[in-house]
Amino acid sequence: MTNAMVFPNRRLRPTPYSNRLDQAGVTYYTVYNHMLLPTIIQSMEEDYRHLKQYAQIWDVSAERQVEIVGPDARKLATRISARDLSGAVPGRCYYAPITDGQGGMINDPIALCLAEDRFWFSTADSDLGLWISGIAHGLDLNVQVFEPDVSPLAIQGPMTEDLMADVFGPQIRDVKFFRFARFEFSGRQLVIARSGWSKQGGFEIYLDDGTLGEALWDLIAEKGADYNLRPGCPNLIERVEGGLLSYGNDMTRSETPLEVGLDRYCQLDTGHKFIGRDALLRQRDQGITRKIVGVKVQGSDLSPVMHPVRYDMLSRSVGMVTSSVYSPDVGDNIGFAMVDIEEAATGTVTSVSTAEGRRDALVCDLPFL
Ligand code: THG
Repeated sequence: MTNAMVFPNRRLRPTPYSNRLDQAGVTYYTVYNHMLLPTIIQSMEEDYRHLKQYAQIWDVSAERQVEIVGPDARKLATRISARDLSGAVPGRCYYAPITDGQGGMINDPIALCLAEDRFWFSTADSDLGLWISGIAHGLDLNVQVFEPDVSPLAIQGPMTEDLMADVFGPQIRDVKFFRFARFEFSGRQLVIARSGWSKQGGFEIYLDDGTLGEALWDLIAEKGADYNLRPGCPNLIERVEGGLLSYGNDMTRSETPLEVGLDRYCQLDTGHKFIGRDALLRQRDQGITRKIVGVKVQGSDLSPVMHPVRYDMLSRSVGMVTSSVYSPDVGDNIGFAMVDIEEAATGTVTSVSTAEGRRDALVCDLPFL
């Protein structure tokens, strides 16, 4: 890897909160949907400890929205998603695997049903908008598909609810997990959902006017002083502990939702018709030949990694570790591995090669915590 700076140009888009983050200081960024997404603020372990105790403000603008609106919006949303969205209810969020014709994962967005004829797909790192536009065009559907000016700001951590109540009023407490409601900010009605890419609880504010980013950040930062609020970001240790898979790292277009344990978000038995259904039904009938599992890697702490590393499993070349990190709260090196189905049973002992040498690894249930 390189320590060179990244040259700013039009392809690398700023976010409405970029200036505030720069001022706070970020140690590492990654690139996600053609934007910068922080990976480490202070250190991976300090960020992790703080996230599990207080409240953090995360610039997750890189989780871009693809908006689908129009008379055929529901039809299109349903056709592209392994999760049946035909009965989606306004005010709800749905974790929705998107698959290609072979069942390969295109993306794993959260779908927000905004109205009977209007959806947002809050995307992981792939150009989902191009896929959806192409399908809308190919099927000659009466919809508009575009990327709106929406930049999610996540507030995560155990103290989040009290902070959000101070900022937006006590009614925020009534918003249930994976539901959203609208709350006033600067004359706008912002979508705020109880969701976010951590297991510490929290909300996501879908700011729909980028010019208001700094004002929103400053308001929350001001009230956040009482809760030891700090800038944060999705944290590798916390998300592996919680069993949250990262698209592009733990799953790609080469894996299906059945192989990465997302079966429960795919409706294969209800007559729900979507792109990839036949391939997934075939795979289910034949049985999957590999699967994502949790692994505990024995021995001393693995060095912290800025990005999930792929460690080939040496012994019988049964698969690969897709993400791994030392977890202070588990007290072990933990990770995800894609392994042959024969090796996937909990309790199986296998062997992995790491930057620190060859180690024994134990297959575990997910989540770790
Ligand atoms: N928030 C928003 N957009 C996103 C993400 C997000 N886009 C990219 C990426 N994250 C999408 N992937 C996920 C994966 C898991 C979850 C959310 C987004 C998640 N899962 C819950 C869990 O595992 O506990 C369960 C959800 C359910 O059962 O319905 O939260 O984070 N805006």
